[in-house]
Amino acid sequence: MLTVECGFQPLSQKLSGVLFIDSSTFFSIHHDPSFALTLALSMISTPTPCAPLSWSELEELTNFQVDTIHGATNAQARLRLFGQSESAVRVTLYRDNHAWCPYCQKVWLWLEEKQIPYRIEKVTMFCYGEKESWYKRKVPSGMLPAVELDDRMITESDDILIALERAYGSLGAGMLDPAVLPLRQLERLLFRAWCAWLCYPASSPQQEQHNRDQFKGVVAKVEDALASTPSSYFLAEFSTADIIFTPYVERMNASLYYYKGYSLREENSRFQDWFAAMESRSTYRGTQSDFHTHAHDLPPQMGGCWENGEPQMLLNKERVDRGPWLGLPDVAYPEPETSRSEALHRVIKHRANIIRANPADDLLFDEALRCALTYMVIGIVCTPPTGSDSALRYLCDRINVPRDMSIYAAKRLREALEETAALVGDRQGTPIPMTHRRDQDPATFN
Ligand SMILES: N[C@@H](CCC(=O)N[C@@H](CS)C(=O)NCC(=O)O)C(=O)O
Repeated sequence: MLTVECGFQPLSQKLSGVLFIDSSTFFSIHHDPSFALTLALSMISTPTPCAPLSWSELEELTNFQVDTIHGATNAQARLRLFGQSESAVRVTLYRDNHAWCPYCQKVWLWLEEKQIPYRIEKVTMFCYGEKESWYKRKVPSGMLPAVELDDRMITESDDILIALERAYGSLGAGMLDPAVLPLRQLERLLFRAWCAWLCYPASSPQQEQHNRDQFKGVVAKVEDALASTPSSYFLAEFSTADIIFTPYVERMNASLYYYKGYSLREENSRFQDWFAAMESRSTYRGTQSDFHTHAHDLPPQMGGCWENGEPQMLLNKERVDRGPWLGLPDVAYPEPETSRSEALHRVIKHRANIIRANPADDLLFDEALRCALTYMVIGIVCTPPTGSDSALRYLCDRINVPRDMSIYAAKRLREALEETAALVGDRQGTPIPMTHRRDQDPATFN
């Protein structure tokens, strides 16, 4: 902890003459401690107590860089080469803009695991905007994902994986392997039990209990399958079977926590180990979403998600929506040192759009956002303008993982937005729609 005594210049009453600055925050943002100290002292000696950093000061604090093309799996890339040259590309993956589509995640993960050079074209889903006409010419149904492999268009995620296996070899045991086929069926069984519980209103508490029991019965079968091999994966080694389960198990974990008060990951030890094994892979981390994103992207995609109103569910919902976000069972690997600098980098890069898309006045929100970022990166509390609480929460509710940033970066940003908003009030942002997500229409962000 870096403690800066400031008896020599005006300082906010709130800070009682002493600034407590977490030194790891500084050093993970800017590895030059003298820069950090100079910055802290310059803030303390500023005539305006607790004025937020300017955009150029914030820019000086960003040192987050990723190689989207050759580096670790990330949601921002349009081209992935894994150290190869662009002439090696034979595949184009068409996936949804926001990385919400589970079947797209399956193909995406497979390509990343196999390190196949590929291009990415992003397409709008019906629930948040208008399907691009160029895509409808290629795939008239507009369905995602699709893959173009050597000029051949393939749809249906299973057919895509089978075609990719023929071209590049399988990922451990493949789609048609006798050990994988029953696991593929088990995944569909789990999927159907999940839908039956989550996506239809229960007519009575007994019906709700029955749906829960049915789901837990299939979970027990999945636990047995996981227990039957010596590894934490579905087979002796990581394979296609793990890829098949990943997208929906991630969504089950999020949605049942939020809508049913049931923690799949915490209540089932084999699932817990499996999640941890998946999180040891940088490929999975790059595609991994968080509870908040899924809790609000699933209803329009699934045709509705029904809350059971039980006490645990209500607590979970409040926690996912309003925090604290650190410690939620949507992730268990340790927080990377770069989480705050990643969040800062991503907000700075898109700040014009972020400010324009916010319902609040641009100048008011610009200042409020800088207050939140200042707090996030150097731990100094700046009171945002009166009336900016709902604007800050509007943004907090619309951070998407992994589209915008990785899971811990989003947690840090949500935390800073919420804590900054709480300084001036408890007004919420415009509610997130349940039947569509046109508040996320990418056309309005171009
Ligand atoms: N059976 C298909 C299902 C694909 C699917 O349902 N895709 C949905 C998204 S998850 C879709 O593209 N819907 C059209 C849209 O939302 O725009 C597959 O495995 O690829």
